[in-house]
Amino acid sequence: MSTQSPLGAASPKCRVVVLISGSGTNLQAFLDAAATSDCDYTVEAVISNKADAYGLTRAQNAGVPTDVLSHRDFPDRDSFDQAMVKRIDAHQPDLVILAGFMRILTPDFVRHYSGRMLNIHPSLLPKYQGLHTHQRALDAGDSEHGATVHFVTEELDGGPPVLQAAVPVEADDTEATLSQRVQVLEHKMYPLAASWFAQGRLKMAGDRAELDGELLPRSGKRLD
Ligand code: NHR
Ligand code: GAR
Repeated sequence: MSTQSPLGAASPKCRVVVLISGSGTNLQAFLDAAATSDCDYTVEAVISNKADAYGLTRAQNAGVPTDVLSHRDFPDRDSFDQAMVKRIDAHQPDLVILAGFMRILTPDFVRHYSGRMLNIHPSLLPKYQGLHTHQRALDAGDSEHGATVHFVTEELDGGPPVLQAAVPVEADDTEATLSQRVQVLEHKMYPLAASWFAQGRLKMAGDRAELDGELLPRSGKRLD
């Protein structure tokens, strides 16, 4: 999936499908990166489980196809996920990106994209798996907080970490100020991890991530 073959001809770029549920600031970071000529991936489609997600407007503004599939139109998680797989695979993705996607995915879905699906979780994993991470870090009196990019496995927020970055917690922080500080990092680290994948440098190797043929630390590579 490198963009340059040995003969110098352009080879196809890594095809990315992004799943969202909300405002899509991480999606915007991908759209901005993909708009530069030296980017190794293209955003082929954006799919939301919520019709009113602002990220859909961001995609449309960038000329990227959008699709909405509401989980409310399905009787259970399996049927929703099966329909999602069909819509996603229509775009023949090499990589699926969860960018603020808020539905827990079934084991069959996760296995189908094993080793080619990433999530960004707003905590320094393994701390604070699940929801309300910023408030939980504040309640615990943590001095630092952050975000982790990880491969998605059946274990919620438990797949192999790739990249981790931290910010200090300030004395007067609220959930809003802390999440904003973390998001600045998210918008840098997530497109970076995706570019490693697109360049063929990043792989899932069992319960660890591997970059350039070397196993990464169990909490991922630390971005300074
Ligand atoms: N699915 C699997 N199997 N594994 C992961 O690691 C996943 C996943 C689906 C989403 C993102 C995750 C996060 O980064 C993610 C990782 C939603 C919930 C949740 O409880 C938890 C974690 C994450 C996303 N969702 C509720 C549910 O019942 C709905 C909440 C809502 O709609 O607001 O699915 O934090
Ligand atoms: C991001 O901060 C991401 O880390 C978090 O939701 C936000 C989405 O923002 N993800 C989760 O909490 C996943 N459960 P965005 O829509 O502006 O990218």
